[in-house]
Amino acid sequence: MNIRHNSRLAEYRSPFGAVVIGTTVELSIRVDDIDPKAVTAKTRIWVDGVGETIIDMDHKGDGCFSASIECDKPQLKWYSFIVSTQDGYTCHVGAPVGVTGGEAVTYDYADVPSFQITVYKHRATRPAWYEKGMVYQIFPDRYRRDANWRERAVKEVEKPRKGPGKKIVWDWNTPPVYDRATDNSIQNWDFYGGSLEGIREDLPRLHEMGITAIYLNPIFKALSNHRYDTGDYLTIDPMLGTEDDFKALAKDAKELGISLILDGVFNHTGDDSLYFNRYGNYPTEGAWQSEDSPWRDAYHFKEDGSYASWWGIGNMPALNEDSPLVRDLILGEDGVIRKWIRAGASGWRLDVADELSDEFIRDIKTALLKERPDGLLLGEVWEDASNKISYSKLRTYLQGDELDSAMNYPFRDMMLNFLLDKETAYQAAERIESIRENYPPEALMCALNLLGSHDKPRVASVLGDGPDESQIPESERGRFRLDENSMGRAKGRFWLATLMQMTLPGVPSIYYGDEFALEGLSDPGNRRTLPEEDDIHDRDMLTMIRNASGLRKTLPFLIDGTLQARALNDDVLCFKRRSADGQVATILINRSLSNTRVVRVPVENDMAIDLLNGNNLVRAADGCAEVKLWPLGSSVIYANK
Ligand code: ARE
Repeated sequence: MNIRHNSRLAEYRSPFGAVVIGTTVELSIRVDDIDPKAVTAKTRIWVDGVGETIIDMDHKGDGCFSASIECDKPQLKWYSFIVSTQDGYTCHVGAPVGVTGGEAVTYDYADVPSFQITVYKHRATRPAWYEKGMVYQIFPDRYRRDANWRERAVKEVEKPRKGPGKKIVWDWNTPPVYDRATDNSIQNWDFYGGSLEGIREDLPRLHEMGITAIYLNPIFKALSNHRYDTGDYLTIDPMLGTEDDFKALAKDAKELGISLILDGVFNHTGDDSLYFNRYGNYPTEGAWQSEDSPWRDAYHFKEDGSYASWWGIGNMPALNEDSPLVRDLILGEDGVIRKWIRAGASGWRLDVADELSDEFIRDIKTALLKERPDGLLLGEVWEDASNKISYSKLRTYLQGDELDSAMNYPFRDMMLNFLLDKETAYQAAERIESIRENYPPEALMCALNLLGSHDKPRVASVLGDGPDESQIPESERGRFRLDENSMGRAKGRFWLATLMQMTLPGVPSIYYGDEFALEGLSDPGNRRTLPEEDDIHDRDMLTMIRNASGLRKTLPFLIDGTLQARALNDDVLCFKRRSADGQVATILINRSLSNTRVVRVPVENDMAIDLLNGNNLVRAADGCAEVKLWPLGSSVIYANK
């Protein structure tokens, strides 16, 4: 007996992928090599990982059995099939191990992997300012100084303060110091003095690059240079500037069509904060200072006086989401979310979203939408955000009332594993298809497709096969540079990476400095200063970004068109984007460093043209055209049906 189902093909499952509430999904299997009358088939359904129901499937003729699933609530539904024969044989049909969709596998045991159906609620007012644009991520201390930086920095550093001290790095070009051993690692207290005004002055350059939104790493008052240890959520860090500077930045940015996305760090604060006040640097009675502090309940203290903190890092005490003070501070009318939206921000990136409760994320969304119905809530989730297992619990963030989408680290993993030969094009296609299937289309469109971030080694270094950094002494790490050959390879691959980033669904995000081939290992090496104009010698990647992002302007359906990905062989990835009116772009990527590949791809029109190389393609009788891809070669074939 041969049983077939493929969750991605209309003949087996319709409609495709994630569905909006109120949809009925039709599921089918095909059973061959046996008299269908001798077979009974059932669908086994789970909801959100619990509550099994089993429904009978109807035989529609020709060995095709089907069942309908009503999807009336925002939740995850999971299904597999049970097929039994009259002579007592039973088998189970589910998803391939390790994935949640695709071509079914027949198992001889019951506990098989299920297929996923994401059921979501449609969002009425979309964050349209975000989803059609291009994001630029800035780590504020390292971006650009302004004329008054020195005065502000000196004042800040010389403030009498207990606990770790801030230090100024006077020379902008000095590489960051590595020292990762303790909570009080020096690398966290080195300040270069980049500021909001510095960013404001650079807006024309970003505008010219096509940037429409800036994602700023934290900007509120904090002790460390990364500012994930918030000291006061309602005040801009004095080294970065003032609230007026923020408003001026937001206003000028808006005039250039650039929106601001802020980093919301609500899982924890700093220990040196208005709320915890370990060192007594703030005028409040903080949670650490006194058991009677109104903020005591804002944290998780144990009987012995110890407290919970983020990943055991003592200077980041974890906040108690249920504390009324915390809720008011973050969600209230004059709280963090709403205040900074009123001051000019358009959305929030939620730090460690996977460590916040569903209820809290929902409340954050509600507060945001009250202030700005088209506001964006983007989460930091490193995996498929539709089905993450977090602390043994199945979490799903994309059903409409939580995150609009997530930082698309799965995209980055797919891209790197493929380009660096760690996975084949088949695996890359599977990863793309799996996200396409699991994410609601609107979440897919809002995914932040990043090549780099402040938490990962610089993409140039990685694409140039950067070293195993544990082998490099900390004192040398900040100075790491690729040799010329490796940089050449990095650039070849960077083009392919950027092309994928600009032609797959999602909002492209550029980590500051990647456009100038900035290098760096993991943090703080990835947080080097952006070179000043005269020190920029390499603009090749900027040219690549311009060329690839130009395609999104020429072919707007690269933003909202449908997607389908597949591999043509181990080295060549192919994906198609289609517009509603029949335009098709076929993107081909050859990741091989040495093999030229000649492939045949279906094209939709006799007049197909390769937009990258300017060639007209000849469509043969079988509907395919032949395309030659040099090592690290690519094509974007355009056809209009
Ligand atoms: C720094 C050094 C550490 C040092 C520490 C203490 O990097 O080596 O031990 O200081 O001296 C911020 C700063 C960091 C800082 C950290 C602690 O940016 O520089 O560390 O605070 O002070 C996981 C989380 C994810 C998190 C990453 C970093 O899930 O949420 O780890 N990212 C956010 C921010 C960070 C920020 C924090 C959280 C804390 O973006 O910048 O750190 O607010 C897998 C998993 C992921 C995991 C990832 C990396 O793929 O799936 O869940 O992310 O690996 O570990």
